[in-house]
Amino acid sequence: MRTFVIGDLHGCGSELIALLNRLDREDPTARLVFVGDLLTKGPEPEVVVEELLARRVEQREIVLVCGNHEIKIRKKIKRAIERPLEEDESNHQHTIDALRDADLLHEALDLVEEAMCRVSYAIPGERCTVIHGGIDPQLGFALTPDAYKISVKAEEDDRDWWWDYDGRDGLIVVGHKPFHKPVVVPHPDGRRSRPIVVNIDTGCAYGGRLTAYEPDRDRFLSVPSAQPTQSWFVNRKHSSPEMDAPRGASDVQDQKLSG
Ligand SMILES: [Mn+2]
Repeated sequence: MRTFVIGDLHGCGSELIALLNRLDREDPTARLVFVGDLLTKGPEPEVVVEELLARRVEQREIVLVCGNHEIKIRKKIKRAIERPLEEDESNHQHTIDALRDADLLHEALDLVEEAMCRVSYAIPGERCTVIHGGIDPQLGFALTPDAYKISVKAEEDDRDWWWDYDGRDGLIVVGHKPFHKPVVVPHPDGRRSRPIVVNIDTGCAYGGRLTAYEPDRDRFLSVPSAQPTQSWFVNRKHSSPEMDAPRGASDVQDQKLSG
């Protein structure tokens, strides 16, 4: 069975529909794995819920991995169900209103809670694991705490975990930290074709793209965002290792842009 891993949706419903249409042309029976952060920030969380439910009615295999925003929005959705007249003063007001107006609060809660039960997903038959944030490369996958796997993110000028990972736990596909293009970390021995880390958060909610990755074929498919481009995202620096990185910064930097 083919598997597509889909990056951070953040409530970008029309982009999800466009990407799924594109993926359906590749293989309408492929498994769809979502890397997390399904609903918050973007304009159409209700469309995301509707689309996922509709695909399940069609017997599509859909796997939801927990993002840090699933944990944030779960409490807000629960509160909105329990206290329907209370305003949400937080920046999640739009997400809650859109779900309530579409009468999808309960369905959204079910999807979010389902995702929260799955910190990582090992794709059957492939040495590939999907996580929202990543791992501690010193500890390795098995010893990295769940909270770290969901939410690890280097500060703007700090080194991202993936530059220190040696590939011992196989290919790790993540989202969570947006860049203009997918981040691709090649295997350190340089001979094997498949990378050891791929980050497919291409900032759809900030005007970037929504990206899917097929690990088996090491292939990206993406659609442009319909959201206004946010200035911090435009000016965002590309992820790059420090100059004294053991692997040699220049060749890693060239290859990471190849996606
Ligand atoms: Mn995230």
